Amino acid sequence: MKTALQHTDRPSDVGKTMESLQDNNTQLNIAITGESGSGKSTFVNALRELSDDDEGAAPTGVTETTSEATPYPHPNYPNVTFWDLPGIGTTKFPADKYLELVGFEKFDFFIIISAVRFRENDVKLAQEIQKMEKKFYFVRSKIDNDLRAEERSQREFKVEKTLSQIRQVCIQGLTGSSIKTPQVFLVSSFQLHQYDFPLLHKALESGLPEVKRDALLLATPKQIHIREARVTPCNRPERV
Ligand SMILES: Nc1nc2c(ncn2[C@@H]2O[C@H](COP(=O)(O)OP(=O)(O)OP(=O)(O)O)[C@@H](O)[C@H]2O)c(=O)[nH]1
Ligand SMILES: [Mg+2]
Repeated sequence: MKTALQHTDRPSDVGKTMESLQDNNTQLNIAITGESGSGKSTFVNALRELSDDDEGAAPTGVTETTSEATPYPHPNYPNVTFWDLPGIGTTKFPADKYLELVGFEKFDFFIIISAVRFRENDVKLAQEIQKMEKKFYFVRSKIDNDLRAEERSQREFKVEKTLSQIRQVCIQGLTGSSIKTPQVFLVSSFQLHQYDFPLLHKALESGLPEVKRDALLLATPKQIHIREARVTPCNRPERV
């Protein structure tokens, strides 16, 4: 039945799956994965509407921080669990052992967090998820840093142009590695009302079963105005 959910796109199909989900109280495990330092733990905290130093927040840091897959149950809806994974490609979690070490196959849905540059390990993770016939969102994090750096170095700096360049690199990197219809979101975990964070929430909401969708909507950080954004078929954010 989880498999049915992962292959479901049409609202009517989601409806059918949701009925059975409600009946048997199925858990949904969402893994937050990506390279070390890409901002996974910070992103989990943002999703849970916590600051990094709040009690119960995932530890974050400038050096390698998360050393085991750690569950963070949704505060209002225990059936949805966010798993903060260690980073791929460190000496403790080398890329060739990572999937096995973190138990990659046990998760139902994935969010790959990538910062600064599009990397080989991003592709590896995406391909593995596709091979398992599961779904993922690709999150390009720390967008605030990129914009600040561009603004400093470019005389003709334009926010939308820079965002578009970053988005294209991610989409091309994924499609060029045989990933079908990747969904890419540009976020800053420190600026939840900006860039694609509202779109990401909206996408999570429509992609999960109804009962869980309601819970995720409840969890939406208050400063996010989901109605201000929508996902277009080509996944280019469009303000409405
Ligand atoms: N400017 C900016 N910094 C961020 C953002 N997200 C995370 N960071 C910073 O990036 C550093 C690493 O963040 P973490 O969330 O600990 O990264 P991680 O991917 O969990 O790292 P590991 O647990 O070592 O794999 C921290 O100093 C964060 O404050 C963001 O959106 N913008
Ligand atoms: Mg971490």
